[in-house]
Amino acid sequence: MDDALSSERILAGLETRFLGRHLLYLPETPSTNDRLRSLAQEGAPEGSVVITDYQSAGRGRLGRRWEAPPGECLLLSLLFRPQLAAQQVQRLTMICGLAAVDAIATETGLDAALKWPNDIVARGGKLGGILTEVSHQADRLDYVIAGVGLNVNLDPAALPGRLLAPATSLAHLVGRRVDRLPLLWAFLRSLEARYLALQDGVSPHQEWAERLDTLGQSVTVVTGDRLIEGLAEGVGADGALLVRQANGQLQTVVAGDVTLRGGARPLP
Ligand code: BT5
Repeated sequence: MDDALSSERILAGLETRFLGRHLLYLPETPSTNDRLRSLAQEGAPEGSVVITDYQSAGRGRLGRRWEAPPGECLLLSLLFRPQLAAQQVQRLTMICGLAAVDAIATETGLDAALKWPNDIVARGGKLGGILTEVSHQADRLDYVIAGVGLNVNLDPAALPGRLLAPATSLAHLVGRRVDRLPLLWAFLRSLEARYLALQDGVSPHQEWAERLDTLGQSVTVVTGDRLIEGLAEGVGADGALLVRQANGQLQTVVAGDVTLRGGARPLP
């Protein structure tokens, strides 16, 4: 099947009420998060989506780069104007991750997992990442942009540079090319349902915790200039990682990077 993206093709199969209905498809852009931020500042409505085939300056957290060759991945950003307190923003990262896992299961049968705080993983490899960026008004969230990068058909061996963790892709794991459009539709469908539930007061925390492959593992967490080692015991309601150190102390980590001790599991 021809897997080309365009606004017309995306809208033709979209099953959502509002998510993706205001859609900007760009063949290429520096970063979908940056483009959507400009639109948000101009008053773009909740549910607006910017999607591209190629980012020349795709971003991860902490100024890192997100690399993806043209036409092989899903690279999109979604605009939310949620009724949430500022410290609850991680809930949007949670529902994006869970929706990605849902869509992957629906379209490929693959059982993907999540890695704290923002990775989508399968069989020891990073399949995707979420970059959630916030604009505040006092202690309330004004708007939130959730950027999602998902490795659909890329060849992980072709990614440039040294990666924080081994990368993988859906095609690599299932042994065939995966069409991006049905995957996108499934993702947006699941995410809209999850967002509506969140706005009705249903917390995704429990389901997210169950999907985290980080819990129950011995981990090393790098957070700012600190390094914390211990057992990843759980996650707080707003997404903080709870790490039990050897001395018995429980550390609450709000942001950071986790490696599982004993090294990453080998890719198939
Ligand atoms: C993330 O950051 O994982 C968030 C990535 C979000 C990307 C989306 S794409 C659409 C939207 N627009 C943007 O500009 N960004 C968002 P972090 O946890 O900081 O991980 C970044 C690290 O992942 C990099 O430093 C690399 O080591 C690695 N990496 C880069 N590209 C990768 C890829 N395609 N697959 C796996 N790992 C990758």
